[in-house]
Amino acid sequence: ESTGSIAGYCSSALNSLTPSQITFLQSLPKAELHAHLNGSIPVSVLQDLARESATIPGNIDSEAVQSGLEKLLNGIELREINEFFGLFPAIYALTSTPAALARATRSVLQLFLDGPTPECTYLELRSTPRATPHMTRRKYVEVVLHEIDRFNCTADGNGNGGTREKAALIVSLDRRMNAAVAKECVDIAVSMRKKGRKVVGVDLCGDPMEGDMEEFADYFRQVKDAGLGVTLHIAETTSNTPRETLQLLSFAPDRLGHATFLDDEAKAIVLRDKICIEICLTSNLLCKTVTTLDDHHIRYYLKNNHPIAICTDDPLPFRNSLLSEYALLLAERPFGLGLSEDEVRKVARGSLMGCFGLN
Ligand code: 6MZ
Repeated sequence: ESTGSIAGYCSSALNSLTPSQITFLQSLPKAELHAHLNGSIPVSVLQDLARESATIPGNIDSEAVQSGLEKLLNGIELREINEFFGLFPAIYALTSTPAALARATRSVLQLFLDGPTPECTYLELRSTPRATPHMTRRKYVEVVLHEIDRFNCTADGNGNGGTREKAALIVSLDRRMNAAVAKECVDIAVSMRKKGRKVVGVDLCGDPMEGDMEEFADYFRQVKDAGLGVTLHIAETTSNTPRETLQLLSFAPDRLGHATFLDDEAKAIVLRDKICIEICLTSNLLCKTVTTLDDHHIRYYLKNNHPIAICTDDPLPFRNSLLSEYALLLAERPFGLGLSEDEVRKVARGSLMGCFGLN
């Protein structure tokens, strides 16, 4: 019964490694390409934000927000993936002002890129522009980009030196967005890109059971025309139909998130076009879309020598890290997939080749 537990997957793989194996994983150059900003806020920062928000009357006193926060602080246990999306209103209540959003963004950049053994060498962080009583969607993107710029400008952490290409933004569209909002988000992404800001791509995410993907075709055409990368959450659950999957593939994505339930026709397209798959092992196991590591579709892509990028998805609810995800590759069975160091090095290199921003 330990299979669904938070502590389970990620920590036992990491704990089974020798110190030299851990050093090996830490020293590998690698990119994190699939991390949602509001799903990556460190727990301690969330607690600070909750304390600060409590001083704003009416801000976080709703029962839904309180129970969501409690779950996030204690560690979630999901019965199925749709329970997952109910966690976000609680986080959103805490990142609704420009100052709180800036603080959250800064902490996520630090989480992935700072410290003596950074999680990754390059980060494409994604976030859904959200209009709140305190900011417009454009302001939301400005705030996040401002923090990314500040981070990239601090070459040695003391403000000395020039800029470094460490982090960039992917603007997420949510499957639940109506046409006007989706258009607004695409316009923001494209106009930021034209101004030379660090927006490198557009994503499609959100509850996989929601939305009509037909509506998004025009927007992604616009995104591609502007030279931005396209990544799509695709076939994350069994309720995503083969028809929808083919429709999403017709948007000519550069990368795909999850791609858990592709049928043979879709797989053939993905292999033919060598579309990089963003693999989120712990996320899939905890959301129960995949039962065991042995059953995970990563094995299919490894066998076919197909480009993949190992990613965390949402370290806040999942309590994972990029290191613990790589540990799942290197650890011997039953803790991990038992790949060799050479195989893991190749996977890490693939993540850098899959970047929108560096190539
Ligand atoms: C689909 C996901 C997701 O954008 O507010 N999100 N969408 N599948 C997943 N797999 C588990 N994990 C997160 O970050 C939070 C948003 O990212 C999407 C959801 O729409 C969530 O509301 P941002 O920074």
